[in-house]
Amino acid sequence: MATRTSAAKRRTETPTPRTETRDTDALLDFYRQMVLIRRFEERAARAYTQAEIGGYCHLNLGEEATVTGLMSAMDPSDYLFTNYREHGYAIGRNIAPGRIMAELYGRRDGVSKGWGGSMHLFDLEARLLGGYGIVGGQVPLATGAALAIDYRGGTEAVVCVMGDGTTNIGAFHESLNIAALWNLPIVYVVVNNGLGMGTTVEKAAGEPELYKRAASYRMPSARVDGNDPVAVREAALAALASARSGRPFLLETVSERLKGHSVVDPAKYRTRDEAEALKAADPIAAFAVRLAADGLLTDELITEIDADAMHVVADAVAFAEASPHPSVDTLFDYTYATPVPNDSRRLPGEPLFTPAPLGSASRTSNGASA
Ligand SMILES: Cc1ncc(C[n+]2csc(CCOP(=O)(O)OP(=O)(O)O)c2C)c(N)n1
Ligand SMILES: [Mg+2]
Repeated sequence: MATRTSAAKRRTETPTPRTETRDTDALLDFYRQMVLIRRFEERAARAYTQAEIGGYCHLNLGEEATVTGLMSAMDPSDYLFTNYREHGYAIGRNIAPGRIMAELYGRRDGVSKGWGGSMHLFDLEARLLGGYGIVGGQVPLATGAALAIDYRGGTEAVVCVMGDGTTNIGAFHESLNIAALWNLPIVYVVVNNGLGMGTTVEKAAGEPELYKRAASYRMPSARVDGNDPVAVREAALAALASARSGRPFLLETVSERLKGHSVVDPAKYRTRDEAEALKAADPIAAFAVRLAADGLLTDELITEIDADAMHVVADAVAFAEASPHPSVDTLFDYTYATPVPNDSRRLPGEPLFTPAPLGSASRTSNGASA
């Protein structure tokens, strides 16, 4: 089994001080949001195993505090780019859960009109600019968006979320270098969940304290406990303030991925002890204990919040199920690439080439017309 620094240890190495907020409503809202993301993801996993959702499906289970803290710190006018593990972020950007679930189901009322699926949620109005399946693909794009803001003299910032594994991609370093040189308004957020598929951070990164990578570009950076939504929010607010003032920032959040890489991954690379230890890394349970100790959360309220979340998710599924599949003839309507020579752009069911008449002398061995 690969060596692994436990999340608890990784968090105690976190230099960010803990801060308390007295705003009861805000704390309860954090809890509600985290529970909603958890229930949404669990329901998505069930729908996937029932073959209602196709393609790939990656969940934010274990990252609810990180997602909630980060999204609460962004202004509505800020732009967000993420990787493929993004359902929770879409919820955090206040996109209706029904439209998110409909996208997972590949339906017409989905945020990307049913053509994107789980990995490609996109909503211009909510300023969620994707949803990217290529590891690191979003990082140069987000940097370009920050350049556009800077060029136009805007006051918005860009938040670019990625996983720990993404910090080993060349485009990550190229982007940080350019952002630092050009003082772009961007916060790079590394969600360190300890694993890139089945490979631990310690096995993949020469410097496993990932926030330190920013030093190569003289970029300010910090590491924060990703299981604490309040700490994440405050670290993100400071990072955004830095970005807006022309100093891009690298923020590392440390949490755990509670399940496999995607819904179909049984995570066999974890020992039984490691899997058992994950229960202690559940950010929702930990936050509930904390709020209860502060007298903000009772058992009744926990039950009520959970029931509300289940209700929202059930409605989201009903909305998705009622939405029609997109019409096949819209398949190429939203593709970005310009037409490529010899690309037939055929629709499903259409032949690759127009078949030549039988017995034609010009017929080649693979059946194509010469
Ligand atoms: C360029 C590229 N290489 C490899 C893959 C296959 N792949 C998909 S997810 C993943 C791991 C990424 O890990 P991390 O950045 O930590 O994100 P996490 O899944 O933990 O959120 C890999 C290698 C890919 N999608 N794109
Ligand atoms: Mg990871």
